[in-house]
Amino acid sequence: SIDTAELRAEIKQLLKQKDAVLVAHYYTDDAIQELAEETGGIIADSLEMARFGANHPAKTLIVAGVKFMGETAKILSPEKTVLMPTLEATCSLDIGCPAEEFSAFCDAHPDRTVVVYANTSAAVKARADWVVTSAIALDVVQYLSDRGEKVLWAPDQHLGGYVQQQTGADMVLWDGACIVHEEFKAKGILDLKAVYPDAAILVHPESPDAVVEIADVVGSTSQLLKASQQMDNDTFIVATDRGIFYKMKQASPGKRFVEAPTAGSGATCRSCAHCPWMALNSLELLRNALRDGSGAIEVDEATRIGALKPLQRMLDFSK
Ligand code: CIZ
Ligand code: SF4
Repeated sequence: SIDTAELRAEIKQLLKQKDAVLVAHYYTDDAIQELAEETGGIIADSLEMARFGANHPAKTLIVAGVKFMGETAKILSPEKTVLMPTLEATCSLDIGCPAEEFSAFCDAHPDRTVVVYANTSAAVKARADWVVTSAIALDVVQYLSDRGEKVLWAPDQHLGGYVQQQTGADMVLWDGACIVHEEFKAKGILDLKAVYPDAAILVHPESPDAVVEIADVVGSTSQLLKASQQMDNDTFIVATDRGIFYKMKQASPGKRFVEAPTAGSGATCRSCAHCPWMALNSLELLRNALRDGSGAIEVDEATRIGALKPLQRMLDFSK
């Protein structure tokens, strides 16, 4: 077996040698987040990953997360080499929203402003007027709704439904879902709350309605992380990928963080509050990508130009 300490040392060496910086998502494994932290990289949500990568002077970005995050980095920084530990790391939202079908859906609603979640392919983004992440979805849709615009939303139906309910915007929704968040169960969470009566319930809005309804705080990963720091509760029941616990525990070492229950448990659950695609990012694959230049992201130029516009709009809006 490969020695972890050796791997870490090798990766640190390679990052320097290749003028590379590690951009890691909150949902990747602790070892990867730790390394990002130690080497001047970043641990972030997809919005901050995009911003950090675009502004960083390194020639190479190594993006530990899922494919749309690598694609976003390449769209914003075509002059940089963008590598990923594996190109197999996708997302059920991306898979569930193929570009051709999506384009036909848009054609059927020509009067609507097209807003897509960042968790989509470059080709789907290229068909959109706006890209949003969960951190700014409410603000962008509120802004559009205030201007009298009707919205076509894709692909996450739960986040879309939440945004619709919060803003009162006129929206039609694509029917995608995140396989991790859709598994959280309100009943299981309430049972857990009975065990920890002082716990605050933190919920990501990719979760089903019934789970969002019992939340003390609903928000993106960065917003939930902030809430866990600012609230006085001693315990937090967290309905998002458990990868976020690395930063939550680091920021609040005295507090207790408990995973929200999913449908099954042990061997029977599909995701167990951890994204199977995020989990593909290993130190070994990360080392290989840096060493061999494997896992390079390419986006054809016409698609890139098409996707850049709504992405840049997102970054400008959230400045
Ligand atoms: O569920 C995801 O993939 C999230 C939360 C992405 C993001 O915006 O950071
Ligand atoms: Fe996609 Fe869900 Fe995994 Fe995020 S956690 S990458 S939304 S499948």
